[in-house]
Amino acid sequence: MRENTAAAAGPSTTFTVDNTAPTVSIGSPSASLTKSGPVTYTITYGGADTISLVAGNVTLNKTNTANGSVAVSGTGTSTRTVTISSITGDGTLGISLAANTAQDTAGNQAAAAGPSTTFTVDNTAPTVSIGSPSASLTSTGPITYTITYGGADNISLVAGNVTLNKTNTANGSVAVSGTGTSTRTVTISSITGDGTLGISLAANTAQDNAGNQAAAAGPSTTFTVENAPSIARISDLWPLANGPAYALTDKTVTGVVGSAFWMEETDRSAAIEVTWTGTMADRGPQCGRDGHARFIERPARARREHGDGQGRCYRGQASGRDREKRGRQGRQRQHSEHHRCKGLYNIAMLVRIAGTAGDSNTADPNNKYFYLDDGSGLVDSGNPGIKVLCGSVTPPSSGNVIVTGLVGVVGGKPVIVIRDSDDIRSL
Ligand SMILES: [Ca+2]
Ligand SMILES: [Ca+2]
Repeated sequence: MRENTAAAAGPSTTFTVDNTAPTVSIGSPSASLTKSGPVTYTITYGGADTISLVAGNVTLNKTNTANGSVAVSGTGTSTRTVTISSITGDGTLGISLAANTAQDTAGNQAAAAGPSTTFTVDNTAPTVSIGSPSASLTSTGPITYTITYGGADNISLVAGNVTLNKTNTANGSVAVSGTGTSTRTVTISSITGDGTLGISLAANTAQDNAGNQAAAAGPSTTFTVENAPSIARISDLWPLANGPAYALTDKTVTGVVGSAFWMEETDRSAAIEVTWTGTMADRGPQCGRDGHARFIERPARARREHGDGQGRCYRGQASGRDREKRGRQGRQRQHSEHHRCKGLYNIAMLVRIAGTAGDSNTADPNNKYFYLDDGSGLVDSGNPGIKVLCGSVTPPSSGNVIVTGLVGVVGGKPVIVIRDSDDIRSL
C-alpha cells in the first residue's frame, strides 16, 4: 500500500487580523482667553493610515455670543491642527470631532472625539466712570473725583491721562492715587483763580486680560473755583478798577433781559446791570438756594450803570475779563413796593410807574417802545414821559398803565426796560 504522504507545508503566508480602530485625541487650546484669536487645537491620531479630517467634521461648541471660523491644516498620518480665527463676541468656544476622520488599511475608522477643553472669548472692554467732585465750590481745594472701573484686570491711569477742563482763570494740579483694579482717586490741588474745573479721562486707562481697553470718559461734573475778593455792597464796586474779579453776595436778581441780568441790594440802595454770556439765572424769588445770590463781577466786557452821587448817570464800558454770576437757589424776600428808590444809585433799579401810554413804536419788531407820561413833566425828544423799551412785546398805544421795569439810560436819557409782557398792566 502506498501511502501518499504529503510533505509538511508551511508556514503559510500570514494575514493580519486588525480590529483596532485608529485613536484620536484633542489637545488643549493654545490660549485659555482671547479677544479675536486665532486659537489652535492639535489633533493627535494613533494607528491611522489615512486622515480625512476636514473643517466640516469639526463642531464649534459655543456659549453666549462667542463665535469663530474653523479651519484644518496639516499632513501625514499623525496630527492635524484645528485653527479657530475671526473670533467675536463673549462666551466660551471649544470643538468636537465627528467620527470617521481617520482610517487604517483594514478599514477601521476613528471614533468621534470631544468635546474639548474650552477657552474664553472676551470682547467686552472695561468700563470707566467719573464720580461727582468732592465739593461744588472751593477756593484752593483739594477736590477729588473717584474713578470707578468695571471688568478691569489692570488700571494704568496716570495724571497724564487726565485733562483738566478749565474755564476763565481757574487752574489746579492733577494727581492720581490708588491701587487695585476697581477705583482710582483723581485729586486736584493747588487750585487758583476763578471759574470752573472738571476732568476728562483719555482712552486706554484700564485693560482686561484679553486686551480690551477702557474707553475715554468725561467731561465730569465741574466744580466752581472762587478766589475773588468779596464785595459787601454794589456801591463798593464804583471806585474799583476794571479787570479784577469781585464776589457779590446777598443780592437780588430783578431782571433777565437779553444778554444781561440786573441785581440790586435787598434794601434797594443800589443796583447793577451785568452783561452775561453764561447760563442765565432765573430772575426774582428763585435767586439764592441758600438765600444768596452770589456773583463774581469781572468788569471786562461788562458795563455798569450807576449814578455818580450828583444826580448824573453814566455808563462805564470796561475792558478786561468777563463777569460771572453764580446763582444759588432759595427763598428770597419779595419786594413790597417798587415805586420808591432808595439812595442815589437808581440806575438798574426795579421800579414801578403809573402813567398814560402814548407815542408807541413797533417799527423794529425786536425793539418796540412807547412813552409813559407819569405827569412829572419829564420830556424825552419831544415826547412827554419816559421811554419804555419793550423788546418784542407789543406796547400799549394809549390808556393808563402801570409799568414795572428796570431803570436804564439810553443817550443820556432815562428809560425803563420791561422784563416781559406781565410788566405792563392796564389801570
Ligand atoms: Ca488598526
Ligand atoms: Ca472684558
